[in-house]
Amino acid sequence: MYRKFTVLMAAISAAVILFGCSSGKKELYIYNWSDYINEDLVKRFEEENNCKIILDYFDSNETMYAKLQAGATGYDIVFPSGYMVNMMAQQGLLLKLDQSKIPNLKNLDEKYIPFSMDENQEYSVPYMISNTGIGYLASKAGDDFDPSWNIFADPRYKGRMTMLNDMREAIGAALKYLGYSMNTIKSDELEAAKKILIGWKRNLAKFEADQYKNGLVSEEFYFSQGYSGDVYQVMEENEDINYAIPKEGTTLSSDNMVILKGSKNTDLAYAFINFLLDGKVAAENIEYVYYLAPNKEAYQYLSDEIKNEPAILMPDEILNKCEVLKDLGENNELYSKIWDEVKAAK
Ligand code: SPD
Repeated sequence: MYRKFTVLMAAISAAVILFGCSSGKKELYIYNWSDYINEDLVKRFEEENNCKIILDYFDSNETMYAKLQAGATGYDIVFPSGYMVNMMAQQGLLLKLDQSKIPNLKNLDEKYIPFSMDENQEYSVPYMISNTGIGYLASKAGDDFDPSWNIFADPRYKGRMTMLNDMREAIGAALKYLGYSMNTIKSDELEAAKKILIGWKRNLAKFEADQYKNGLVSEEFYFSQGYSGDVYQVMEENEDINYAIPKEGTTLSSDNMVILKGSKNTDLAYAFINFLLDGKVAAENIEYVYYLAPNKEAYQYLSDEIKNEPAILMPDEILNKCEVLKDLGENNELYSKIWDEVKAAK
Protein backbone atom coordinates (compact mmCIF):
# COMPACT_ATOMS: atom_id res chain seq x y z
CA MET A 1 0.00 0.00 0.00
CA TYR A 2 2.66 2.47 0.97
CA ARG A 3 4.85 3.66 -1.85
CA LYS A 4 8.02 1.77 -1.45
CA PHE A 5 7.39 -1.43 0.42
CA THR A 6 10.33 -0.58 2.63
CA VAL A 7 10.40 -3.70 4.78
CA LEU A 8 10.17 -6.08 1.85
CA MET A 9 12.93 -4.26 0.00
CA ALA A 10 15.19 -4.29 3.05
CA ALA A 11 14.74 -8.05 3.35
CA ILE A 12 15.45 -8.58 -0.34
CA SER A 13 18.55 -6.40 -0.30
CA ALA A 14 19.86 -8.08 2.85
CA ALA A 15 19.49 -11.42 1.09
CA VAL A 16 21.33 -10.08 -1.93
CA ILE A 17 24.20 -8.85 0.27
CA LEU A 18 24.41 -12.32 1.80
CA PHE A 19 24.13 -14.41 -1.33
CA GLY A 20 25.44 -12.11 -4.04
CA CYS A 21 23.96 -11.15 -7.39
CA SER A 22 24.06 -13.36 -10.43
CA SER A 23 23.39 -10.69 -13.07
CA GLY A 24 27.09 -10.23 -13.82
CA LYS A 25 26.62 -6.45 -13.78
CA LYS A 26 28.57 -4.02 -11.59
CA GLU A 27 26.74 -3.52 -8.31
CA LEU A 28 26.28 -0.50 -6.09
CA TYR A 29 25.05 -1.01 -2.52
CA ILE A 30 23.24 1.96 -1.04
CA TYR A 31 22.07 2.45 2.55
CA ASN A 32 19.58 5.34 2.72
CA TRP A 33 16.72 6.68 4.81
CA SER A 34 13.40 5.16 3.79
CA ASP A 35 11.25 7.15 1.32
CA TYR A 36 14.16 9.37 0.40
CA ILE A 37 14.84 8.81 -3.30
CA ASN A 38 12.85 8.75 -6.52
CA GLU A 39 13.33 5.14 -7.60
CA ASP A 40 12.72 6.04 -11.28
CA LEU A 41 16.05 7.86 -11.06
CA VAL A 42 17.68 4.75 -9.64
CA LYS A 43 16.39 2.74 -12.62
CA ARG A 44 17.59 5.40 -15.06
CA PHE A 45 21.09 5.32 -13.56
CA GLU A 46 21.11 1.52 -13.74
CA GLU A 47 20.19 1.61 -17.44
CA GLU A 48 22.66 4.36 -18.33
CA ASN A 49 25.50 2.65 -16.48
CA ASN A 50 24.61 -0.99 -17.09
CA CYS A 51 24.72 -1.71 -13.38
CA LYS A 52 22.53 -2.97 -10.55
CA ILE A 53 21.73 -0.83 -7.50
CA ILE A 54 20.79 -2.56 -4.28
CA LEU A 55 18.92 -0.31 -1.83
CA ASP A 56 18.67 -0.91 1.90
CA TYR A 57 16.94 1.42 4.37
CA PHE A 58 17.32 2.82 7.89
CA ASP A 59 15.07 5.06 9.98
CA SER A 60 17.55 6.93 12.16
CA ASN A 61 21.21 7.95 12.14
CA GLU A 62 21.81 5.93 15.29
CA THR A 63 20.36 2.72 13.79
CA MET A 64 22.54 3.10 10.72
CA TYR A 65 25.67 3.88 12.77
CA ALA A 66 25.10 0.94 15.13
CA LYS A 67 24.71 -1.41 12.17
CA LEU A 68 27.94 -0.22 10.57
CA GLN A 69 29.79 -0.38 13.88
CA ALA A 70 28.49 -3.89 14.41
CA GLY A 71 30.38 -4.83 11.27
CA ALA A 72 27.85 -4.46 8.45
CA THR A 73 30.00 -4.23 5.39
CA GLY A 74 29.28 -4.13 1.72
CA TYR A 75 27.60 -0.73 1.42
CA ASP A 76 29.16 1.78 -0.99
CA ILE A 77 27.09 4.92 -0.32
CA VAL A 78 25.34 5.95 2.93
CA PHE A 79 23.22 9.06 3.67
CA PRO A 80 24.00 10.34 7.23
CA SER A 81 22.99 13.71 8.67
CA GLY A 82 25.69 16.32 9.30
CA TYR A 83 26.51 15.48 12.93
CA MET A 84 26.76 11.80 12.00
CA VAL A 85 29.18 12.55 9.13
CA ASN A 86 31.54 14.00 11.75
CA MET A 87 31.26 10.93 13.95
CA MET A 88 31.76 8.54 11.05
CA ALA A 89 34.74 10.48 9.68
CA GLN A 90 36.39 10.47 13.10
CA GLN A 91 35.88 6.72 13.35
CA GLY A 92 37.70 6.35 10.04
CA LEU A 93 34.64 4.92 8.28
CA LEU A 94 34.57 7.37 5.37
CA LEU A 95 36.54 7.74 2.17
CA LYS A 96 38.12 11.16 1.66
CA LEU A 97 36.41 12.39 -1.51
CA ASP A 98 38.22 12.98 -4.79
CA GLN A 99 36.25 16.02 -5.91
CA SER A 100 37.54 15.80 -9.48
CA LYS A 101 35.18 12.81 -9.84
CA ILE A 102 32.13 14.89 -8.89
CA PRO A 103 32.05 17.82 -11.37
CA ASN A 104 28.40 18.58 -10.52
CA LEU A 105 29.53 19.78 -7.09
CA LYS A 106 29.44 23.18 -8.82
CA ASN A 107 25.61 22.99 -8.68
CA LEU A 108 25.44 23.03 -4.87
CA ASP A 109 23.61 26.03 -3.41
CA GLU A 110 26.12 27.81 -1.15
CA LYS A 111 23.32 29.05 1.12
CA TYR A 112 22.80 25.57 2.55
CA ILE A 113 26.38 24.31 2.67
CA PRO A 114 27.04 25.52 6.25
CA PHE A 115 24.24 23.23 7.50
CA SER A 116 26.15 20.16 6.32
CA MET A 117 29.04 20.65 8.80
CA ASP A 118 31.56 19.50 6.20
CA GLU A 119 31.76 22.80 4.41
CA ASN A 120 34.46 21.80 1.96
CA GLN A 121 32.89 18.45 1.07
CA GLU A 122 35.94 16.61 2.31
CA TYR A 123 33.95 13.48 3.20
CA SER A 124 30.35 14.24 2.27
CA VAL A 125 28.14 15.87 -0.32
CA PRO A 126 24.85 17.53 0.75
CA TYR A 127 21.85 15.53 -0.51
CA MET A 128 18.63 16.94 0.97
CA ILE A 129 17.67 19.58 3.51
CA SER A 130 14.81 18.60 5.81
CA ASN A 131 13.11 19.97 8.87
CA THR A 132 11.21 18.17 11.59
CA GLY A 133 7.72 19.16 12.62
CA ILE A 134 4.28 17.84 13.44
CA GLY A 135 2.16 15.93 10.94
CA TYR A 136 -1.46 16.12 12.07
CA LEU A 137 -5.07 15.63 11.10
CA ALA A 138 -6.65 19.06 10.62
CA SER A 139 -10.09 17.77 11.59
CA LYS A 140 -8.78 16.66 15.00
CA ALA A 141 -6.58 19.69 15.65
CA GLY A 142 -9.33 22.24 14.98
CA ASP A 143 -9.11 25.71 13.51
CA ASP A 144 -7.42 27.25 16.53
CA PHE A 145 -4.46 24.79 16.57
CA ASP A 146 -1.39 26.75 17.61
CA PRO A 147 1.47 24.39 16.71
CA SER A 148 3.62 23.68 19.75
CA TRP A 149 5.72 20.71 20.79
CA ASN A 150 3.59 20.66 23.92
CA ILE A 151 0.70 19.14 21.95
CA PHE A 152 2.18 15.86 23.15
CA ALA A 153 1.14 16.83 26.70
CA ASP A 154 -2.55 17.05 25.73
CA PRO A 155 -4.44 14.18 27.40
CA ARG A 156 -7.30 14.44 24.89
CA TYR A 157 -5.06 12.77 22.32
CA LYS A 158 -3.61 10.06 24.58
CA GLY A 159 -2.69 6.99 22.53
CA ARG A 160 -3.19 8.86 19.25
CA MET A 161 0.21 10.52 19.02
CA THR A 162 3.73 9.40 18.12
CA MET A 163 7.18 10.89 18.36
CA LEU A 164 10.26 9.93 16.37
CA ASN A 165 12.26 6.99 17.67
CA ASP A 166 15.30 9.20 17.30
CA MET A 167 17.14 10.30 20.41
CA ARG A 168 18.40 13.67 19.16
CA GLU A 169 15.06 14.61 17.55
CA ALA A 170 12.86 13.58 20.51
CA ILE A 171 15.05 15.09 23.23
CA GLY A 172 15.62 18.06 20.91
CA ALA A 173 11.88 18.76 20.72
CA ALA A 174 11.63 18.85 24.52
CA LEU A 175 14.69 21.12 24.76
CA LYS A 176 13.28 23.46 22.14
CA TYR A 177 9.91 23.55 23.93
CA LEU A 178 11.76 24.69 27.06
CA GLY A 179 13.62 27.37 25.09
CA TYR A 180 16.98 25.59 25.22
CA SER A 181 19.39 24.69 22.47
CA MET A 182 19.01 21.24 20.91
CA ASN A 183 22.77 20.90 21.34
CA THR A 184 22.96 21.80 25.02
CA ILE A 185 25.29 19.85 27.28
CA LYS A 186 24.05 21.55 30.47
CA SER A 187 22.87 18.90 32.89
CA ASP A 188 20.03 20.98 34.39
CA GLU A 189 18.59 21.67 30.92
CA LEU A 190 18.89 18.05 29.87
CA GLU A 191 17.25 16.90 33.14
CA ALA A 192 14.35 19.30 32.58
CA ALA A 193 13.95 18.05 28.99
CA LYS A 194 13.96 14.45 30.22
CA LYS A 195 11.06 15.19 32.59
CA ILE A 196 9.06 16.86 29.83
CA LEU A 197 9.72 13.99 27.43
CA ILE A 198 8.70 11.36 30.00
CA GLY A 199 5.44 13.29 30.52
CA TRP A 200 4.83 13.34 26.76
CA LYS A 201 5.72 9.67 26.47
CA ARG A 202 2.80 8.78 28.75
CA ASN A 203 0.46 10.18 26.09
CA LEU A 204 2.16 8.59 23.10
CA ALA A 205 1.16 5.43 21.29
CA LYS A 206 4.89 4.91 20.68
CA PHE A 207 8.22 6.28 19.57
CA GLU A 208 8.34 5.36 15.91
CA ALA A 209 10.11 6.74 12.84
CA ASP A 210 8.48 5.13 9.83
CA GLN A 211 5.01 3.63 10.32
CA TYR A 212 3.60 6.90 11.69
CA LYS A 213 3.08 7.92 8.07
CA ASN A 214 0.64 5.07 7.46
CA GLY A 215 -0.86 5.80 10.87
CA LEU A 216 -1.71 9.35 9.79
CA VAL A 217 -3.19 8.10 6.53
CA SER A 218 -5.38 5.52 8.30
CA GLU A 219 -6.22 8.14 10.99
CA GLU A 220 -4.96 5.89 13.76
CA PHE A 221 -2.68 8.77 14.76
CA TYR A 222 -3.75 12.41 15.05
CA PHE A 223 -0.40 14.06 15.77
CA SER A 224 3.05 12.69 14.87
CA GLN A 225 6.47 14.23 15.14
CA GLY A 226 7.78 13.65 11.63
CA TYR A 227 10.11 14.72 8.87
CA SER A 228 8.78 17.39 6.51
CA GLY A 229 8.94 15.52 3.21
CA ASP A 230 7.68 12.25 4.69
CA VAL A 231 4.54 13.98 5.89
CA TYR A 232 4.11 15.78 2.54
CA GLN A 233 4.37 12.41 0.76
CA VAL A 234 1.41 10.97 2.68
CA MET A 235 -0.71 14.10 2.25
CA GLU A 236 -1.35 12.68 -1.23
CA GLU A 237 -3.18 9.80 0.44
CA ASN A 238 -5.35 11.69 2.95
CA GLU A 239 -6.19 15.35 2.44
CA ASP A 240 -6.88 15.86 6.15
CA ILE A 241 -3.14 15.56 6.84
CA ASN A 242 -1.29 18.81 7.51
CA TYR A 243 2.23 19.72 8.54
CA ALA A 244 3.35 22.44 10.97
CA ILE A 245 6.65 23.68 12.29
CA PRO A 246 6.18 24.26 16.04
CA LYS A 247 6.34 27.87 17.17
CA GLU A 248 9.26 27.12 19.53
CA GLY A 249 11.45 26.06 16.57
CA THR A 250 12.84 22.79 15.34
CA THR A 251 15.72 20.91 13.74
CA LEU A 252 17.04 21.57 10.28
CA SER A 253 19.02 18.67 8.85
CA SER A 254 21.35 18.40 5.95
CA ASP A 255 21.51 14.73 5.03
CA ASN A 256 24.56 13.88 2.98
CA MET A 257 26.06 11.29 0.65
CA VAL A 258 29.25 9.61 1.80
CA ILE A 259 31.32 6.77 0.37
CA LEU A 260 32.40 4.16 2.88
CA LYS A 261 36.01 3.08 3.13
CA GLY A 262 36.01 -0.42 1.76
CA SER A 263 33.53 0.46 -1.01
CA LYS A 264 34.13 -2.09 -3.77
CA ASN A 265 32.98 0.15 -6.59
CA THR A 266 34.08 3.68 -5.87
CA ASP A 267 33.96 4.84 -9.50
CA LEU A 268 30.32 3.84 -9.72
CA ALA A 269 29.68 5.47 -6.33
CA TYR A 270 31.19 8.76 -7.56
CA ALA A 271 29.15 8.51 -10.76
CA PHE A 272 25.91 8.02 -8.78
CA ILE A 273 26.62 10.99 -6.51
CA ASN A 274 27.44 13.12 -9.55
CA PHE A 275 24.22 11.94 -11.26
CA LEU A 276 22.08 13.01 -8.27
CA LEU A 277 23.73 16.44 -8.38
CA ASP A 278 22.63 17.06 -11.97
CA GLY A 279 20.12 19.96 -11.95
CA LYS A 280 17.28 18.17 -13.78
CA VAL A 281 17.79 14.94 -11.85
CA ALA A 282 17.82 16.82 -8.53
CA ALA A 283 14.57 18.60 -9.50
CA GLU A 284 12.88 15.26 -10.29
CA ASN A 285 14.07 13.96 -6.96
CA ILE A 286 12.72 17.00 -5.07
CA GLU A 287 9.34 16.72 -6.78
CA TYR A 288 9.10 13.11 -5.64
CA VAL A 289 10.44 13.18 -2.05
CA TYR A 290 9.28 16.71 -1.12
CA TYR A 291 12.63 17.57 0.45
CA LEU A 292 14.99 20.24 -0.81
CA ALA A 293 18.11 19.18 -2.70
CA PRO A 294 20.36 22.23 -2.20
CA ASN A 295 21.05 22.49 -5.92
CA LYS A 296 20.87 25.90 -7.59
CA GLU A 297 20.59 24.36 -11.08
CA ALA A 298 17.49 22.43 -10.00
CA TYR A 299 15.28 25.28 -8.82
CA GLN A 300 14.40 26.47 -12.35
CA TYR A 301 12.76 23.10 -13.09
CA LEU A 302 10.55 22.98 -9.98
CA SER A 303 6.77 23.21 -10.14
CA ASP A 304 5.03 26.20 -8.54
CA GLU A 305 3.53 23.82 -5.98
CA ILE A 306 7.01 23.01 -4.64
CA LYS A 307 8.41 26.52 -5.04
CA ASN A 308 5.59 27.96 -2.94
CA GLU A 309 5.77 25.42 -0.16
CA PRO A 310 7.47 27.06 2.85
CA ALA A 311 8.37 23.76 4.52
CA ILE A 312 10.42 22.81 1.42
CA LEU A 313 11.96 26.05 0.15
CA MET A 314 12.06 27.57 3.60
CA PRO A 315 11.83 31.36 3.92
CA ASP A 316 14.29 32.99 6.32
CA GLU A 317 11.65 33.38 9.05
CA ILE A 318 11.42 29.57 9.21
CA LEU A 319 15.14 28.96 8.71
CA ASN A 320 15.87 31.29 11.62
CA LYS A 321 13.69 29.18 13.93
CA CYS A 322 15.65 26.05 13.09
CA GLU A 323 18.75 24.61 14.65
CA VAL A 324 21.21 22.10 13.19
CA LEU A 325 22.12 19.12 15.37
CA LYS A 326 25.85 18.99 16.12
CA ASP A 327 28.22 16.18 16.92
CA LEU A 328 28.84 16.71 20.65
CA GLY A 329 31.86 14.41 20.86
CA GLU A 330 32.10 12.63 24.18
CA ASN A 331 29.00 14.55 25.34
CA ASN A 332 26.85 12.52 22.92
CA GLU A 333 26.79 10.10 25.85
CA LEU A 334 24.67 12.57 27.85
CA TYR A 335 21.91 12.18 25.28
CA SER A 336 22.20 8.38 25.14
CA LYS A 337 21.86 8.21 28.94
CA ILE A 338 18.74 10.41 28.96
CA TRP A 339 17.25 8.48 26.05
CA ASP A 340 17.74 5.20 27.95
CA GLU A 341 16.02 6.72 30.98
CA VAL A 342 13.11 7.99 28.88
CA LYS A 343 12.72 4.59 27.25
CA ALA A 344 12.76 2.84 30.65
CA ALA A 345 10.30 5.26 32.32
CA LYS A 346 6.75 4.04 33.01
N1 SPD B 1 12.52 9.70 5.00
C1 SPD B 1 13.73 10.40 5.13
C2 SPD B 1 13.76 11.31 6.28
C3 SPD B 1 15.09 11.94 6.48
C4 SPD B 1 14.99 13.26 7.07
N2 SPD B 1 16.16 13.71 7.68
C5 SPD B 1 16.46 13.14 8.92
C6 SPD B 1 17.19 14.04 9.82
C7 SPD B 1 17.44 13.45 11.17
N3 SPD B 1 17.95 14.39 12.10
